[in-house]
Amino acid sequence: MLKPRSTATRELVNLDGIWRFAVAGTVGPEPWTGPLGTRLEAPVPASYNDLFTDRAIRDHVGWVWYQRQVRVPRGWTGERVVLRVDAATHEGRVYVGDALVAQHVGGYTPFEADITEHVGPGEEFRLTIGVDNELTGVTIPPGTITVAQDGRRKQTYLHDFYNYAGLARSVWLYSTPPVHVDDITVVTGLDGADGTTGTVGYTVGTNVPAAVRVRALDAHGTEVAAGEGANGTLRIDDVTLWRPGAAYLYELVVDILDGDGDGGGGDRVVDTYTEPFGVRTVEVRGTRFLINGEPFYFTGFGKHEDSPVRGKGHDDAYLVHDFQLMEWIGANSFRTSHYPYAEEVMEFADRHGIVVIDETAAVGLNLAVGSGLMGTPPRPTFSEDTFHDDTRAAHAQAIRELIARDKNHPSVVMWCIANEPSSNEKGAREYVEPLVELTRRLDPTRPVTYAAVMFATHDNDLIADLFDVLCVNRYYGWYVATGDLAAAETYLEADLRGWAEKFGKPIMLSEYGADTMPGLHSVWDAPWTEEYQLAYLEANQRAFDRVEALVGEHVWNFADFQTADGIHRVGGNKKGVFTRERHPKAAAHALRRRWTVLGGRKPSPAVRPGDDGRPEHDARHGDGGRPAVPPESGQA
Ligand code: BDP
Repeated sequence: MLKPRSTATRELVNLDGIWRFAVAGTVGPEPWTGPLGTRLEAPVPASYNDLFTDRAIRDHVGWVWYQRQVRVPRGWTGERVVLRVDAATHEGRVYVGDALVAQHVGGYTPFEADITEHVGPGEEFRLTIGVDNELTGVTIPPGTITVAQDGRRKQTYLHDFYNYAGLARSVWLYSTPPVHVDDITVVTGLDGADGTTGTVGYTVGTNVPAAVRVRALDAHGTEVAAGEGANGTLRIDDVTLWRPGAAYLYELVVDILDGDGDGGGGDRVVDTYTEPFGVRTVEVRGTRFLINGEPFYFTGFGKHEDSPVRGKGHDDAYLVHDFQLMEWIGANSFRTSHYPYAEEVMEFADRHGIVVIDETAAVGLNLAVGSGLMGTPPRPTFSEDTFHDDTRAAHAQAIRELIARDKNHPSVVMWCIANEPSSNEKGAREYVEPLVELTRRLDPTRPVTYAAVMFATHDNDLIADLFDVLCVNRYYGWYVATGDLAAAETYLEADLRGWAEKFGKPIMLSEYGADTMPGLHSVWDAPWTEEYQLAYLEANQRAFDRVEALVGEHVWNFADFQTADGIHRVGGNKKGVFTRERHPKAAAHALRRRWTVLGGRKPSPAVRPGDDGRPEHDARHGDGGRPAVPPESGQA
């Protein structure tokens, strides 16, 4: 799905600002049929939950309404008029005047409606957008709604981050010519004996068959390759690669011509769209993750879109500042845990050479989480009564929409199709396998992964062999072996070696972290202190550095973030290396020292290689056997 852009043939009007706002039940049953009877106003983009002092709004389960007047530019005569919502979390309905023009389920991907028939150039119309925040057994992410004794509806869910809702990203009105480009796919490669020629495979979708011309421009705007037809391959000699930390973007200018496309007289450009792209390759070979044929070691974070007051509302100032902090600390990558992020974030990563693991919103497909680390789920995760074919259909749609939106971003090097599914439970393979196949069909070029939950081990996990990279979330020293970092280090190393030996694939620590209250200190490295977070990260890293197959380390989390109420959380999840306000905790400085030295390369093993080529085990850390995970603690 193309991002709306202003081009020589397209105009773009941003509809952000203050909208009228009301919670369903406080206005009539069909509030779109007239002006919203409300005193409340809400900014777009922002989650609505933290804006108001009324607890009933924060805890509301169901629909809310946003409304504003919009004027169509008078110059748009004969143009197609499109309304685009970047995200409505989790379901959106769009009304132009009294007419329903779009409906969409899935809170983190865009949708749009052709409203040409409903509006006229120069005319004003009433735009009403309904947003529903409900999570159920057939939404991604899933949740459950219960009704309290006093009749209030309550939402629970299986992930810890707060269920922020509303219009957290931009809303746009844009024009296209009647004959227009509606999709572009770019796949890049490297060719030539010395690998200096870039190949740019392209496919252009148009709403009706049309003559297509494409041109590739370098960063100076100089044409470096050109082609004709709706698909083909361009070649760029002496190509400048997109590299981690050294981004370089070309532009693909796609024109629809009204002549025969031979470039001769009479060819007029009827639509033009410009798609930025980077030339790079991604490949998994053995236990290595290669970008442009070179081993890449991921340093960085699982993040969240989260900030005070605006919740998950996109904010350009936080965008710039977060990337500054990532650069400062030596992070070369992040995971869009646990949902697709705003497209502005993806474009920023493209321009600044930050590598992204792009994740769907499939978090919480696991009924064992919450019932204790070694707990048996109260009910099976995959069954007719819990998560089933309809859940998977919603999950498949989430994958389709993620890839449709993000397929051309050079920063995206891997798809993560689920966070902590119950991969050690009966039914997991049947649920997941078709989704892996779908992902590969939609994008045969990028590796596919999932983030494995702590209690999925190399022994009991049922899906790992389906994936290219094994991302594992591990909390040794926090949820397990709490406060005992020596044990944590031993357990982690044994755990990682188990995966490495069984699967022979690259392994990535996609989450490790410890809740830390800024300002809390202790000479004894007590949990929750800044000293403990630092010591925890270092103990984990010592284990990483001894495991050859490890290709990266993402700390959980970049910053503290808001969670649902619960006794496990004090003012939110505090595993941030930065506070929610983005102030560094002590561990930030230590990470900076480690990551700026690594510079995207794997640390050399701390021990000398053994005769079999594998690093020998350091005697201080046990014999490399795999102790059972101790049943001593429960996970939030
Ligand atoms: C992991 C989840 C992550 C949580 C984290 C935690 O993937 O979303 O925030 O645990 O408990 O299991 O901090």
